[in-house]
Amino acid sequence: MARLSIDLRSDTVTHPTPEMRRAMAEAELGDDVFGDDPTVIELEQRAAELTGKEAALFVPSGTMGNLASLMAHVPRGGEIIGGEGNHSFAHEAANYAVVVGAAMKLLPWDDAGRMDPPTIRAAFRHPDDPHDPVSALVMLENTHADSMGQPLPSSYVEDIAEVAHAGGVPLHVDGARIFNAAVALGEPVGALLAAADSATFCLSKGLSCPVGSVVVGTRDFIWRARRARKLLGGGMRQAGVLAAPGLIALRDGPAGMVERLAEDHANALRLAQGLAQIPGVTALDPARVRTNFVFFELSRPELRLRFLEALAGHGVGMIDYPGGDRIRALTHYGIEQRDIDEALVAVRRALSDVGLAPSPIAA
Ligand code: TLP
Repeated sequence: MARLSIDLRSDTVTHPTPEMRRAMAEAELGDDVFGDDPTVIELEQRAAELTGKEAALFVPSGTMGNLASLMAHVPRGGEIIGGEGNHSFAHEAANYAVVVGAAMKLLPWDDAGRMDPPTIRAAFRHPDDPHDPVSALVMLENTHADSMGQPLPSSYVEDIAEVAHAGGVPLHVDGARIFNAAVALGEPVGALLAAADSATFCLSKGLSCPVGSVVVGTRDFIWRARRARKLLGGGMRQAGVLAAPGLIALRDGPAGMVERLAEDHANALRLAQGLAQIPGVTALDPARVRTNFVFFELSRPELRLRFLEALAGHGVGMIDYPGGDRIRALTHYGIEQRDIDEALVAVRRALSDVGLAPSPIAA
């Protein structure tokens, strides 16, 4: 593949800042499986404090964070209630089925990325019927990827927690991008997670760390998740090297990486506004851009793979996103306003390459 000078395929492509690299080199280390890596301990304490939970666990990826959480909450034969196309269901190699031995009950969601509370209530199984799987967990995704990164406010999380708890099960939040939600909504992460029993959030996406996610919840839950992490081979030794950038990312104010997510959101809006003016680009309402996600389609969807190839040839990366004819572009650290403007020029060129934009290219 051609070198991508403007890589919008995902916010996972971010590189650590120079300060993060120095912190990695200088991190104080121990053996985290023995529980004595001081940098990991500090990161876990900071994550617990920020999210308002009793305890936290550093894991290599969001996938492992979600899986360890499912293992800690859900018995074999249990059923997880979640939204159609949720990440655990659609993008984690069916680990909920293969490893946990669970089923998933998928519910529709609306334009705001929300499942309807009465529909969730109605999805609970009969605990006394031996035919039924055992309803074991409700799961939310915040931000909600499939709805173009919509953030879910605390009031909605509270409503869903109430339904989950009334049904006798916990609520887990896949908060891979919960800090984007917090910034978009102007609500602290602690408020967004207050009603949830557990959550996973990612350091290696918009927060720009090279590796890692964190699971948060009660002490008892985190102990079970720690055991699950060990079972999965995710117990790491001198993991402080990887945790050190997380401590930088989670600092308050401009010294950290949370506040600056607002720039990514502004750049996503700029990208969407520019794309929406290009003939051949469809299914994009810029008013729906709330975080760092932009989805769009082409007036001739069958050309989208060729378009993406042509776009990569002009140095800009986007991806074909599952669940329709959508193309996805994400903004992140390292992408500046001028990159967005260059990306828009490249989109016009690529559309013209595939025969979708006969008009001359505005430079
Ligand atoms: N998402 C990746 C791909 O797997 C699709 C991306 O580029 O968006 N939850 C959500 C909502 C996610 O979007 C992701 C990653 C994960 C969990 C898993 O995180 P990792 O990649 O660290 O395992």
